[in-house]
Amino acid sequence: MSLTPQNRIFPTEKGFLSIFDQIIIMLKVGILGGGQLGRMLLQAAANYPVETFVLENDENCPAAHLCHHFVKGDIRNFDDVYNFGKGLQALTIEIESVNDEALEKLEAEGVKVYPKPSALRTIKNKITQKKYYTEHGIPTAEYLVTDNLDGVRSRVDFLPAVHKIGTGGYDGKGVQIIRHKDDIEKGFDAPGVLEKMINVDKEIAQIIAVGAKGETAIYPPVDMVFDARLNLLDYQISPADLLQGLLWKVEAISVRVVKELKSPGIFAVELFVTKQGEVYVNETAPRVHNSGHHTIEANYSSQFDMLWRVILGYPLGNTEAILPGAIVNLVGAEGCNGEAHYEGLDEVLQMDNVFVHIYGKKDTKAGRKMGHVTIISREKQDLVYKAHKIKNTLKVISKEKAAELAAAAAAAAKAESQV
Ligand code: AIR
Repeated sequence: MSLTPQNRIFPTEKGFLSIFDQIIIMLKVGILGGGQLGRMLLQAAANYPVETFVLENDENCPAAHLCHHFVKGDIRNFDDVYNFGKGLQALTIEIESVNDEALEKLEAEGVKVYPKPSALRTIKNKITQKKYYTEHGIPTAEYLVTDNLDGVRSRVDFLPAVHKIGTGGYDGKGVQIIRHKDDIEKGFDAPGVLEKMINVDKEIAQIIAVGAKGETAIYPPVDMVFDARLNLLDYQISPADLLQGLLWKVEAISVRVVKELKSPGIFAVELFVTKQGEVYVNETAPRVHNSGHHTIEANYSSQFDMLWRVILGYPLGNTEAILPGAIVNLVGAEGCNGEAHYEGLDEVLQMDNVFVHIYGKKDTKAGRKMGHVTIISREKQDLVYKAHKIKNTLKVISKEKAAELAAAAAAAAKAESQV
């Protein structure tokens, strides 16, 4: 059945409303979490008839000042999530570590939840996520379930491997590479998975939208380039450079991942590609994702625009690229803790076809995602050149460090003038 304005209906206090009523009556939608993903989702919300609510502990979080209503509370606490969601028509998440029991109760009471709590539950724990892949015949790295660090200590034969904490990890936290016996103590003394290391040629991310009727819209996949030390995305280029056959494989596997979750929403599937052309699913996020930020400027419908379309029951947007794009993440520099300062910002702001996003986090710390820069260009070479230039020019340091650097530069200039 195709979507017509008449069958896009929403439950409200006043009964079921069609899309035309929606234009006057705003859909009340809550976002669990108030970080950068929530912030960018709210930027896109301004185009649509939605009244936005954010639940988050920190009232100065990136999303706090862009929503209609900010509610202070713990996204992991049952009562906080339940009380937040019960007056709303729809809910979504911007981080997985939320109370899924409260979401399940709210769903049973008629609140629409994106993604469905059942899908969120499968994904949010790395152990159930891995089992889901194997149960559905989805290729993924061989793994063991470990209850604690002793479980890792007893399987030296399985190394080299990657230890992933079951719940709560994000942005490189909760992932530890264990190449040999001496690395084991860096692992987690908590339930998790130990994944056999794959000889990866490249890492790919694939964003897919699933609509209310199960229809899908697939974004062009992206090439992800990692900072091995921080285990954080370094920069990414879209569309990924893949031979046609591999592209189909990546798309087919990603579609299978989201189809079996049986939930509307936005999903990011991260995959490994080997030199032999094998494709393995690394992990999946049931939400908007760092690997899709370029879609704001580089694609017709951004991942954030798309999620609103899903929530509102609108037709899915056009995922095609307007131009190739690249993203550079702005992460807190090593050795800098405290109020953030963006060194080199003016220079980057003067570059053509470069779009700066600063998330508005007051404090920086090493490896913290503080912003990103998108570059668009017809030429991939230009993307790579500018990505490197931006990485070398724009640094997130502390105000304290910036003052130290300025004092050192002034002293050097004075010394030179006296020569
Ligand atoms: N996030 C969630 N999962 C992965 C990521 N990167 C985003 C969300 C979340 C924010 O990171 O937007 O709210 C938390 O960032 P931080 O730096 O405050 O820990």
